[in-house]
Amino acid sequence: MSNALRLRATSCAAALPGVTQPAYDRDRITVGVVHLGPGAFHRAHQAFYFDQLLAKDPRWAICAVSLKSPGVRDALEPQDGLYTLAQLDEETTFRIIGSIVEVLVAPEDPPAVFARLAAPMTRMVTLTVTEKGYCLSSEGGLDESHPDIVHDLAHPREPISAIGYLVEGLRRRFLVGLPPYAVVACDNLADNGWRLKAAVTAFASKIDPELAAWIEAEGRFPRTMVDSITPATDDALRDRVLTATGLSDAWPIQREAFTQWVIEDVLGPDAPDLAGVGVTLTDDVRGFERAKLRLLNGVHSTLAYTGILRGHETVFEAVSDPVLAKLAHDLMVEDITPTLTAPRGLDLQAYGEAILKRFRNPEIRHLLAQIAWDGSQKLPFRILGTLREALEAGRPIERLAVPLAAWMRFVRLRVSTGEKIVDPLADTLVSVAAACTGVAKTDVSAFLALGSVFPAALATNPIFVSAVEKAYAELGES
Ligand code: CS2
Repeated sequence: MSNALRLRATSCAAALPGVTQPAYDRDRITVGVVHLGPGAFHRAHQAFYFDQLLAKDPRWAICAVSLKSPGVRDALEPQDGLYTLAQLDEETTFRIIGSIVEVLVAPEDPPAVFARLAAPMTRMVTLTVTEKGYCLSSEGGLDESHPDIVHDLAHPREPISAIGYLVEGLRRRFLVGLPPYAVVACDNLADNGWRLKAAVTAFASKIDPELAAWIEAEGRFPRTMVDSITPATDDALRDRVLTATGLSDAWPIQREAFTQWVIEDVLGPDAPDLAGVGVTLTDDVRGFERAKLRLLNGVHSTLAYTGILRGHETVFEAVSDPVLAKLAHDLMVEDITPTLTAPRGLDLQAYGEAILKRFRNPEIRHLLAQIAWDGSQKLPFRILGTLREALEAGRPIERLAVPLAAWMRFVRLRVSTGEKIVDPLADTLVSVAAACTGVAKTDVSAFLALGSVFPAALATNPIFVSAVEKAYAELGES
């Protein structure tokens, strides 16, 4: 099949019947959104919503900007930005997404990125740069000692970080009297938009206090909740897409059929009609976002570390293990749900059950190793918030300590088997793990000394320390 036609603008219409095509003329749409970080999740999620929106309003095509590597551009440019989205379900469907019309690689061409950010037609910047891309400290504010931030503060016109690009784009608009773009954070961080606004404003205040005041007053940074399980692309998916569409695609994307996007309703009157394509706009985003982050992502990370320690490869395998199924269920019902306030219309018990059902979807092969990435960045948002609140309320924290201890054991396991750790703190983690001896007290204390992961008040709390030590010791025996 290697001589199959490649997906691109001129071949798209030749896709097999049943494949959903862009429902608009791609020659007549214009860029209204700049997206930073067009990884798989963006292409599975926001680009899908804009693909639907473009059928009603041609002003919202996407210019995707990779902040580091050229991989996405190299795959999508020969395809005119087109790619196939497989929505995995009992009956998987295939859809060609046309909303990305341009892919820029920021380090190769910063002026092109600035031109897009400063264009009057650009009204929104969305971003999926993962937790680490926000350059926050463990206290939640801008980490001014982060090497990328140090660089960008010294060279604000030649940024390398997402924060630096956002500020430089806003500065250019401020100078010519254009309104700011709305900035829509789409990563799994509690209060994502608010944190981003605080970080952007803190950065701007270091280079131009007037600019900072303008961003503070005029900037719209809604908080959001994003949700759709998106396993990484593999060759099996490429083959499947070729068979289903008749066109070869260098980088198709797969996700579960379920998808949800909740945005704080502060975008203003000139915003795109996202509600018309299934996005929930609400003034009560916090409830949704906390519930998803703690119940779905918190339990995902728990399953990832405990599952890998028990020899499993996928989420499906992990939740099919009775010991882990019980752990996931008990964590949700006993430990996490009591910390949540249900937003209007959400039944937390049903929501939790639906999440476990999604984890048990046999159509989805979601590797635990993928979720295990970047643990130092994810665990603070996914577990530590719940844990701190449980401690404050005097509730037990034994089970909540398990994912933390399992992460420590996982890091040790990876280091002892010589496997790579994907984490911005990888070098530090490797040296911490190499010095571990298996004695819970000393091993745990070495991990808890990681100040960018564990705030000092928590790391020195005796109830917390002994819960993690106990879980760590128990995991060593199993
Ligand atoms: C996962 C998330 O990889 C991970 O860390 O927990 O990507 C998860 O699949 C999504 O947030 C679901 O919306």
